[in-house]
Amino acid sequence: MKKAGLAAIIIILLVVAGGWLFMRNMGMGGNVPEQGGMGQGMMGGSNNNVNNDSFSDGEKPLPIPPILEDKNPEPGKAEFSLVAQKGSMEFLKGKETDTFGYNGDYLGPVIRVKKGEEVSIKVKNELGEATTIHWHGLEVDGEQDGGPHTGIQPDTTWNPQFKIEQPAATLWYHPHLLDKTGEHVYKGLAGLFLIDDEVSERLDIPKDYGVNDIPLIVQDKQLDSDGSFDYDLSMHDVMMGLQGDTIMVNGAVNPYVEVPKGKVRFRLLNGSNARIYNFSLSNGQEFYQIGSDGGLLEQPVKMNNLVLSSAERAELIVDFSTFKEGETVELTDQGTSFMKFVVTGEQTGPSEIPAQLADIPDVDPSTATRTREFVMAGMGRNVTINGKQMDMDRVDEELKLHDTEIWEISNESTGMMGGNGGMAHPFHAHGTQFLILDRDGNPPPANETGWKDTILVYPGEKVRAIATFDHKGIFMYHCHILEHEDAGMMGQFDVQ
Ligand SMILES: [Cu+2]
Repeated sequence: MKKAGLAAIIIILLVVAGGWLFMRNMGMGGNVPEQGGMGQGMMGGSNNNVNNDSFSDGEKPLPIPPILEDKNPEPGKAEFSLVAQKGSMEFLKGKETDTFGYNGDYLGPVIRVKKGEEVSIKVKNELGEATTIHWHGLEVDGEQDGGPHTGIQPDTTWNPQFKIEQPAATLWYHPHLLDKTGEHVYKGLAGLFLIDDEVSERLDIPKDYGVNDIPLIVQDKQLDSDGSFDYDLSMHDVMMGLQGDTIMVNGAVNPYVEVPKGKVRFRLLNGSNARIYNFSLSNGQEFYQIGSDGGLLEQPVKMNNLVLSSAERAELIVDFSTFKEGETVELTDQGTSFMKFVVTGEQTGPSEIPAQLADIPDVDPSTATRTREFVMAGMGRNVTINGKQMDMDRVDEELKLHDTEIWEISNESTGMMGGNGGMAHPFHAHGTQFLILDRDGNPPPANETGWKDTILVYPGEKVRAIATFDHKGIFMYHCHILEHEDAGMMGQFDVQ
């Protein structure tokens, strides 16, 4: 008996220790980079595992995605055509990478519309396999939303039509096919969707596209030695989401872009499958955030670092007016440079950043008809929301059209690694925009006081956000770590 008991204890100890070592080797120390304030020290370590080679002769100019032609000359109407197609890119010198793209080899053009416009988009699928296209952040009915129900079969065209009824914003589009979103986005299917309105047009902010209003789609990739994309998920990839060791911007590795000697606006999209960035400038310079996922903030927020999880957007203004002609500064993720700004002698744009930007309604929790809870938990392939995994045949939540609700989104800590273990999950819901009420009972940081459709929830944290559901139909809510989404960390809500 004694021997058996001792043996059992030894086995238990070995299992526990082995499990700990396993988790350690899997990098389960967490996926959140350190940030001033929130999350500081919580996850430990600032190793971002990125090895973008230092800037060299191979530098490329930053590709600027073209603005897609509006084929409808009528005022108040817009018509666009997209083709999802196969392509090939030379990300690494002399090596071809098979890719997907919209109207080209990789990524897609910018769809640019005005508030109030009636928009028609024809999306043709020439991928040779089914896909969908979801307008991330756009407030339209479920049938136009492009979720997993709206498959576009090979060689067919989908033609959603909708009216733009939301403020100026930097949104984006990407596939949303059940179980395949990660692979399709990873291969290159993503593009920006910009809305302008009378406020964004009236404000004296940089707005010369490609000159002092520059889109930056940041993605990390893993390139095999032959140059190909590797979307063969390891256990680590399933658990943490696929994180590559090479950061690209607009599809270029270590690019540079010339910027005028003045204030320059950057529209940042974290278009990565999983990686959470902590952006800062290599000289430590402060910048201003003027917009969040769903539009402009009320006031510019001064900051010197910005945490952005997958699918989140931020509009920033950086002041290059004190730079000498030819001087450079780099954009970094946790200190690792991955793109460079080269300041020219030219001066353009406004001299001041407006103190007042957009009007954001006051957050009034008493207008909510109910509070709904969403608990994100689990790991690996067992990631869940409210204990369930995605089922196309099950509607998880039923909402009433035009209701305002509080969504209480929590991330159940795994309790490992001294109680702070587990991963941060970016929670995204379709068809509406949220305002964050509080994080663990505290007001959100200033740069999160605007419209949000993707909310990063830290391990053990509870976030309350409020939204009005003005569009009917079936919509998704899910983790925007795409490998978690594809593993089933998603549910459906029906607004009627
Ligand atoms: Cu997740």
